[in-house]
Amino acid sequence: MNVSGGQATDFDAMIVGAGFAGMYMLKRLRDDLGLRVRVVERGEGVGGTWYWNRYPGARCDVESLFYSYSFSPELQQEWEWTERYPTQPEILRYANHVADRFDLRADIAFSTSVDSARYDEARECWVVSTDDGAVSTARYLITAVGCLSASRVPDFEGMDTFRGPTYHTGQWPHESVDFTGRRVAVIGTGSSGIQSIPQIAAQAAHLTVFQRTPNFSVPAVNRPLKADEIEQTKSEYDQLRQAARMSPSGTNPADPIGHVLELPDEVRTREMNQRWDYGGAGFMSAFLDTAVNPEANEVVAEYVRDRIREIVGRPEVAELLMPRDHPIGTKRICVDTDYYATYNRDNVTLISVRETPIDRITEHGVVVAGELYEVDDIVFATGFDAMTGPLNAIALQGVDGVMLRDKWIAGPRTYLGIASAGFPNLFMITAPGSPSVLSNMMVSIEQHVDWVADHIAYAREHGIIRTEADPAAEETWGDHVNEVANMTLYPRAASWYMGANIPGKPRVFMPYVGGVGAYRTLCDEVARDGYRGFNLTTRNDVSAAGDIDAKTPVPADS
Ligand code: NA7
Repeated sequence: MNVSGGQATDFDAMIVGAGFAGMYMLKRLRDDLGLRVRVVERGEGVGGTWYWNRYPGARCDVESLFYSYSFSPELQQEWEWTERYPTQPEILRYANHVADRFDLRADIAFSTSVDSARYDEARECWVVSTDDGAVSTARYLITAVGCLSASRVPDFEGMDTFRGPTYHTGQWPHESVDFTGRRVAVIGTGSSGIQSIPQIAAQAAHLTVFQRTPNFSVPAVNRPLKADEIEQTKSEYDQLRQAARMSPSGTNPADPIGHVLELPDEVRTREMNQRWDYGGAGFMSAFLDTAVNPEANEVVAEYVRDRIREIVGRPEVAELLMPRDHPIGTKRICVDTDYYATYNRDNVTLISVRETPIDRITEHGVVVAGELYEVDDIVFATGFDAMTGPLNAIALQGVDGVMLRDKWIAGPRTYLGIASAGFPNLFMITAPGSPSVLSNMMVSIEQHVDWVADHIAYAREHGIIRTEADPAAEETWGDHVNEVANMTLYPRAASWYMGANIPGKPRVFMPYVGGVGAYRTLCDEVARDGYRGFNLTTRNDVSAAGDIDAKTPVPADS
């Protein structure tokens, strides 16, 4: 079929992105539903976030045995993770293994970007244009573009004048970068900065860190996994995975021991000591009230500040590293290896750019408060246009010519964080309004993919050719997302969850705080009620108004 003069190929579903979401979506739709599917991926390989984020020290903050797919018992039994927290190269090897094992590559167009996609109401399909000039039609369009994939470098004056190499952590070169003997600047102390700084410091002649806002970080206590613990987890995978699915965050931390404000000092401290020594983000689950009560939160925040005081030798440096502008946990807690101790090294300088921002970048380095810090390389660990960035980068046009980025001008509006009114047959994996970045992404990805696959299967069984979020349902969901967020301390942080890191971006709390388990139950109820909140149009409805199939042949997919 020829569309608009372009070389067109028609599919039942097109998927944007071959990260963990896109790969699993392909598998479900192709292998379980028998659909003709095409995935479009801008990278040369699979892995998404883990394909791009190759910076030194890049490592997942969820334990490897749980940052993995659960859909295939064979896969989860056969794959051997080597460390408690997986490194980026190991996660990428896993992604490639999955692609090979399930024969996914044949249906993925690599090194190709989706430029635009337009919903064609006359034909009830998406018309998708890619940067290779192809125009394809598909009944369903599924975005699996990741939440942290639109990397961002602030617009520093003089950026182009710098004579040395510059890097962004989210677009790291594929060949290894050697900082030996070099003077390096790292700008940004979010998770990517915190992971890369110790590694760069160990290699570089000198490292200057430019910090605007200190972050809370807890030690990973990473280590090689022992054979017996792998075996133990694998033997209990069914129960452990199910518990993670129904938990607040999609992980299996030790249960909270109570409300911190109701516990004696020694009990609080013992619990925090134990969790600190054990390592990992489970530190944040010690108590029931820290996410909602500022006073309770401060107890935990002050504990971490005490650890910083203890670890960092120079008190003035320790003071600069202590976060005081946001409650702990309202930005994703960082999980590090030797981060604070790195500031005890003689070759590391910390420059606060909070009161005096970076003036400009020159040929020789970074200028702050009129002083030039001469460097050979600059690493931007400056984050992402999170969640909406990758979706708004595609010119997504729904009914009546409305662009998604225009509809979302005052903030994203979705139903369940999966669909958006006015954009029929579009499903968005882990979009704003779903738990996504507040959870173990693997658990949230699998839940969304399964739900979308079931929705499409239902549509096919019932002769539904168009499914679209109802505007009223969307509004109610948006109100609920806000209401739940406002019950917590999350909105008190100028975080990328709020869009606060991008000048001019609307300040709306994007992820759903209600918890992975509760959210799953809700989505299941919506499905059980025949996809409550979606307007479903059957082939017969359309035939009554003039059969689309008689007008324009859309690939038979139902
Ligand atoms: P983040 O967490 O958004 O961190 C970006 C960092 O860059 C943060 O410290 C920013 O300071 C800093 N930044 C941004 N713009 C500037 C300017 N203009 N000057 C100085 N410093 C700046 O991104 P990451 O990649 O570290 O982590 C993203 C997520 O990946 C993380 O949450 C994990 O879930 C995994 P700011 O805080 O805005 O003052």
